[in-house]
Amino acid sequence: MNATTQRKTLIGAALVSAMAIVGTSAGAKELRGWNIHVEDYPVSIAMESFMAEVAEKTGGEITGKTYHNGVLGSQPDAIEQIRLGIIDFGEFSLGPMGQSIPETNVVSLPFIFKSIPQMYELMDGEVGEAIGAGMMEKGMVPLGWYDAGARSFYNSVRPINTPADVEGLKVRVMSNDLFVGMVESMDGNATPMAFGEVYQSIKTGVVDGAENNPPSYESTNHFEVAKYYSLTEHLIIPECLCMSLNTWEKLTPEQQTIVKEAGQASATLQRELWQAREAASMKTVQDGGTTVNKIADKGPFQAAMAPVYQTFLAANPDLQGLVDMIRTAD
Ligand code: BDP
Repeated sequence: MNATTQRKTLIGAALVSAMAIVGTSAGAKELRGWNIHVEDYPVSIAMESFMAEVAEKTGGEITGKTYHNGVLGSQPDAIEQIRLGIIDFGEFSLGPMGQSIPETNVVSLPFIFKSIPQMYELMDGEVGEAIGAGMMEKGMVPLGWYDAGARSFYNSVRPINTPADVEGLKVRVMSNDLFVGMVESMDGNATPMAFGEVYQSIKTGVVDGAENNPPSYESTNHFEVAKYYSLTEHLIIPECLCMSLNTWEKLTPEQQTIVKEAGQASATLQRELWQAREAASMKTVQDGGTTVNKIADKGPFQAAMAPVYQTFLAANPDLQGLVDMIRTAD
């Protein structure tokens, strides 16, 4: 290549990249992502990786920013906002989604999954597809199922070994009637409340405790104010990285493929990070003075919570098939 051709090539390349910059800034807006968790949480790291991959693979056509720590609002509000397209993407527990998307409620039924590996397997198959279809109908596109382990009760009063130990305790639950029914089935007093208000509420005695997985119990410092963590593991609720259908529909098919693949890859990463964080969180809370007790027999909890199924299926008879699909799976 002689000097003149080289110069022309360079000018050409500069022009192309200048046009690309103009094109990007004129056409695309930065997507806004909602996340309730602290920045070093497995969910948060996976969301950052998701957006980085999308930006890279679309050559900067799609960029986004994840707002951590719930700064864009509470989870029930954010679910409504993503459905309306005010928020572009987010990572949600299927727990609070149940109020507006009935299909998601099947995974909020106590003890519905036998184990975490079973939950993965079913969510990555037909069960996940059925739930995802329900979400699509309500304006949310699932991109990947994230792990949130199993939720257990914790409180500042006493260790829980049997359902009778829950009697009279004031327990915060996520906003969903199912969880109110679940606590009431053991004669506890359930208080639906936003995640961000729980620490102060336990501290000041508005509630005695709550229920959550070890990483959330630890990352929120709830363990500092509620020292008894009892391994009831009554709920295994998967989570979802989702995009607003509104935002999704503005993407080209090629961009949609990239977004979906990045969502899947981020779920794989999140599940790995989750395992490590669970172990680390258990250690942190125990070093911090938490008394952890195992439940010798979970049978009485399952029996006490059985009415939750009856109430739910009476109100949603069309979901009986999906419930059975999970309950009869190996
Ligand atoms: C955490 C979930 C988060 C919920 C929170 C809660 O990851 O999405 O908001 O529980 O209890 O485990 O509200």
